[in-house]
Amino acid sequence: MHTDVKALFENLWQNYVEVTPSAKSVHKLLGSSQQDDIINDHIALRTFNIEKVGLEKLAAHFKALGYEECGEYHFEAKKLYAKHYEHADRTLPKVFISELLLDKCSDYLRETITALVAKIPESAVTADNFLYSGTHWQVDQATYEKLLAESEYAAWVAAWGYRANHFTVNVNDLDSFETLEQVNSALKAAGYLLNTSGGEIKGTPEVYLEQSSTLADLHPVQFSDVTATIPSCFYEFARRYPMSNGILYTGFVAASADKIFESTNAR
Ligand code: OOG
Ligand code: NI
Repeated sequence: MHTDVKALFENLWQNYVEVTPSAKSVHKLLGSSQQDDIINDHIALRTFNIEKVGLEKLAAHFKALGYEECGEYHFEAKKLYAKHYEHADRTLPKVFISELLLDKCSDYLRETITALVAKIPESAVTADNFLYSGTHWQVDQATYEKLLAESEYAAWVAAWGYRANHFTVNVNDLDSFETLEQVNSALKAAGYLLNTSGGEIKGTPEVYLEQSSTLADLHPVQFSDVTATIPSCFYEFARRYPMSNGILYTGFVAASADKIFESTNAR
């Protein structure tokens, strides 16, 4: 596991932009006029509820660096469970980790995913680079498609493995934008496609969090039989509001998150 939190996020970022070239240009678009670099509100990781690689195994990498568990979320229809983690250093991104509940999936999906996860050496899961190690298995395109028909989430992890699914711009700290509407307009004017599931902006000031996101880049992935171009990762934008005690809300909103997951859906 990493002992240097900055190095962990730098590695996660480099691995993410490898398959998400738009992230670099979005960064430029929003941050080009500001001195300090963009602050990321959070990152998100995906996995399966198999002991070896479950949510807690991913979380252990962050807990070792001082992160603490702060909230949990249930997604009935998508068969997902998630927790979020925060660090005492408020400039460090929050971390949102979800897992697919395989016991609620079909025998085909559960058996296929279990076989993929069996290929990961036990020691790989605690290694420094696990959270940005990609796949430890080979899948063919037909398997990807079959997983996709049941769970977009399962197909995404089968294709891309362990990596940050998205980074999230902290809009509150942008110098040249105030509202999420302004950010979205700039993105659309520059030609980016936004996730419109549940509306372009998910959440309201009343739930203390507004979020929007791009649709995932389309990027080539190497299946065992062919190379195919499929949705990779996306960029999210979050604006947080103060609660009645004056402190900015730091949690997530399940109804909004449910729609953010769909940023990796096929266009
Ligand atoms: C996570 C989706 C939820 C948020 O900010 O609500 C999320 C994912 O797509 O893996 O990131
Ligand atoms: Ni997010």
